[in-house]
Amino acid sequence: MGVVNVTPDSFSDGGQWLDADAAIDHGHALIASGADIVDVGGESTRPGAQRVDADEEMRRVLPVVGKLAASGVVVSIDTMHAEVARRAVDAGAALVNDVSGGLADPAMAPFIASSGVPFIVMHWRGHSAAMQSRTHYDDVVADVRRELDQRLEAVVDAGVDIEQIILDPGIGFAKSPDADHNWALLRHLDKLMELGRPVLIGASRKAFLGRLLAVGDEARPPAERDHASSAITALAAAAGAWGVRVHDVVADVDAVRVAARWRAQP
Ligand code: PMM
Repeated sequence: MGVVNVTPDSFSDGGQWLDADAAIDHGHALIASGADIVDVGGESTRPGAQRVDADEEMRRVLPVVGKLAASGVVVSIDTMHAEVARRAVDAGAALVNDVSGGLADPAMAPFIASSGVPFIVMHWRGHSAAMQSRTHYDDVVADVRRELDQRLEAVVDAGVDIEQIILDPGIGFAKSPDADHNWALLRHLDKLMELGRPVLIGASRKAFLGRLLAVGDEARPPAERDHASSAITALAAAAGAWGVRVHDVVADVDAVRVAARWRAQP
């Protein structure tokens, strides 16, 4: 899954694809590089980010979703607003990616149930302005697994077919770099897969990689984290992840092929 953030303020590519034509071209470039899905988002979820209202979000994403979908691209819409999801699906989006897993907008799960589209349910503990204060876990792997399982149940109770659901541990969302939460979740992906649903990982260019690759106190900048992101892709795919959400898909496509061959070997 390649990322197109139609935002002025995303941490890794903010402002680069704010213009609809630039975003559409970038979506096509991701597909040409081997992406299967293009994830289009109009609201930054970086730690501390302010919310964007649904009208502004739609103004950003709908032209991009519509054009990409009309040319045959499989588009997922990255949104926490049910209204944005509905309009994006009307415009041709094939999946809904909600970083709040339906928690931010009570109208999301009923919409997903009625539309029948695949739904990415991410582990989430609150909006970006607050999430870095919600990083207490007794055992991060067990706690994230339990909270995702509860979400899964709630969404199914709202009428969504379990077959629609893809789970995501929410790398970087309410996770503490000091406590190595992201690494623990990646290392124990099998525990999330035990919930019986496909798992998506979004680790690309995130701060924990900048920290890993730091020189002294200087974090590696986001645009120089792609090799490390591809290493995560290979390891996550080898561990059985269903998908990875990445910014620069070229090396990741090869990494996925290597991992598939690795897994196929008896
Ligand atoms: N991360 C971001 C945005 N959307 N969606 C899913 N399912 N999983 C993620 O980890 C995720 C996401 C934030 O990253 P960005 O600002 O680079 O898009």
